[in-house]
Amino acid sequence: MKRKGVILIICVVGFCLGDITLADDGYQLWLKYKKIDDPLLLRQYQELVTSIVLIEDSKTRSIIRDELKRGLKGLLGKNPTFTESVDKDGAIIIGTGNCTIIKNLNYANELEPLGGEGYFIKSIKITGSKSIVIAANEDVGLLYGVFHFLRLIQTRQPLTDLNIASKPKIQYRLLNHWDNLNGVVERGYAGKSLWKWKDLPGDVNSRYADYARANASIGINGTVLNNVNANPKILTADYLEKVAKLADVFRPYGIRVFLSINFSSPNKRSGVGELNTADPMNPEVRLWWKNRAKQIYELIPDFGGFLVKANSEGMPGPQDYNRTHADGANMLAEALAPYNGVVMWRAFVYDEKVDPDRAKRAYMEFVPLDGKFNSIVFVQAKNGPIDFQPREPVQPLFGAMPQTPLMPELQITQEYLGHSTHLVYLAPMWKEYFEFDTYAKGRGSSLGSIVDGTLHNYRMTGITGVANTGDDRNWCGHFFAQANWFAYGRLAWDHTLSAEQIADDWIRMSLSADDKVVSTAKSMMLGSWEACVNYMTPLGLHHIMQANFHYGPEPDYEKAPRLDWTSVYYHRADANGIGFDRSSTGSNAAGQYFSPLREMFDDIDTCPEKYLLWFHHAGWEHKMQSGRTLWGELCYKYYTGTKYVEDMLNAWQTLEKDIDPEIYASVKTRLEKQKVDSAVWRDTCLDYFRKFSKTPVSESN
Ligand code: GCW
Repeated sequence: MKRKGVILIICVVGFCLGDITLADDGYQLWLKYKKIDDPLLLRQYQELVTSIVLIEDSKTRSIIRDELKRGLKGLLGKNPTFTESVDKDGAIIIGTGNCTIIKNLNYANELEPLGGEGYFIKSIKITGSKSIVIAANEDVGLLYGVFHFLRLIQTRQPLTDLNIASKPKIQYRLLNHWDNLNGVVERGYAGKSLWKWKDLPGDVNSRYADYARANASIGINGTVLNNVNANPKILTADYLEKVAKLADVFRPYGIRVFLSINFSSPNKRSGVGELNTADPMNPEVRLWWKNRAKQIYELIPDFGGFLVKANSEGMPGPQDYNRTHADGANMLAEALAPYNGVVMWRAFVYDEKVDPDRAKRAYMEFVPLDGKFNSIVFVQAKNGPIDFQPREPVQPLFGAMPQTPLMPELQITQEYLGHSTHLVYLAPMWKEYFEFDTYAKGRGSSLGSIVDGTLHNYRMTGITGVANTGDDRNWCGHFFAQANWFAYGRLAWDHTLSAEQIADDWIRMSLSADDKVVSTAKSMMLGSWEACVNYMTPLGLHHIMQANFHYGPEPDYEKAPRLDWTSVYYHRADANGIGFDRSSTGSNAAGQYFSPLREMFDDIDTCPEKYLLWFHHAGWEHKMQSGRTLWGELCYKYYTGTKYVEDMLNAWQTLEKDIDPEIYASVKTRLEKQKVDSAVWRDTCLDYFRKFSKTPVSESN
């Protein structure tokens, strides 16, 4: 029997008639291109942007065209016209130095210093008509310039009198994916790997291009596809064909593909090679790598190179054959040298035989190797000497290897900062590192100046971030975690940008351009990292997380196979006080820094309080700058941190009516959990430390 006239109307929250957009699931990241809602501003933009002049003769230019169509249709509500006439008001003229139009405008001198990736955006007049020129030396520069141009509109900037020139401060701006071939992402909190290895090379998921597009929009130009704990299989012919497919998708977006390799690959025990050894001095091994490199470059002519975790956490390496890190890296460099590839050799090593203090080990192993690496080798070091802790002083290797390009490894995924549950905006942390003065060549030797090559005149420069992406619909799990991906890319391009400016842009592009939303969300974001440090590991504490899981607190953890895997090793709380003595009376890790840092860290009275318990075992009654005792200050910090989370939740709730309901609800749920879990951090740590301080916990001692 037919049922007549039964119409089911499903109302989706956030459904908006006219535009037919469903609630915002976060997939579009910061490339939402929502229509400008201020009618006056909209009209101004519509007058200033009427047509596009672009000769479309490459894949990158087709991407540029599509982006402009999509962006301008969204933002201005109108499809732009594509034309060849430059003398119309509102023409956006896009081209490289080789295009006749750009040549005729005589821009050669201005283009020259912009290199392959830089661009300029200028307001000009051609025969009386007002136009905007976006010019670059290469197509990829145009792509970056167009994303910048769209960002100006997304963030409601004026489009008159433009005179912008931009080029990246760092050459290699990469993401490291800790993605295993079975789809599990190590330290990933946003679903499974984006790479569907089983379906490749036949089935090319449309998400791959979206990934590349998002990265290009923030200037990222390379990606290491697989985990540094590398499965040797990645170098088999089957996998290389899959990798080549991804490289084909990414190429027109200016993104090169790199691979993490397993050092023992040539050895037949790895299941890949056919030799009995992987000794880097063995001629057969060297030939094996050369042949493999040749095979890779036949498939992927612009392959970026290898990333290597060697002799670290059980991974094989040259030391297995009594060779040095330099021997291993140089062998790989020799194989890649004919093809414009690089080797990124990680300095994340902490062999307990080197020194009882884990913080000192990488420096001790690597500084003696300065000058011994092949010219296409980067040494890739984490920002701090331990391991992506909520706050660390800078890894002292930076500044101490003037002849070796050092590439910092930042972690975008929040392994030790609340996974994808806590709202922690990481740009202020990264800024603290970039601005950290190492004094390597006296005052003014910031980490930023080392990384961008200006301090030591590095022959090449690079930076990487451990990605926080997965196949969750919104890519990063927490909506606000998208801001960390965005901020990483922006800072990799220009580390002098402020955390506030980046947050401002991201909010306007991703959430809303409404002033109240911008100021509320921004103030939540800007203090969120310091708050996390406060409720997890204030005053220089570190590594007191649950073993392996690294989410919650476990300060009394002692049962681990190695001492430096326990929490008590790091906090050293006892009846006298708390903290790791790394001064000259202790491990003297302070001595690895340049003067006057080493003296400043060494002396408990001059050591900045944010690093106090990193460098000192301080007495419970130690007087802090606030006038509180150390114990009082510790309590105060933990409470300040958790209070901030409560404030973030309250602030967020004031935005309910102003933002998309799906984003609102998902963030609120996570903030509620952060509130509970930050209090667990506070209470667990203070309860535990109280056993030693023998003083009651008080919120405002
Ligand atoms: O901090 C540790 C992580 C490991 C990671 C390792 C590394 C990829 O807990 O998951 O392994 O660092 O950086 O190599």
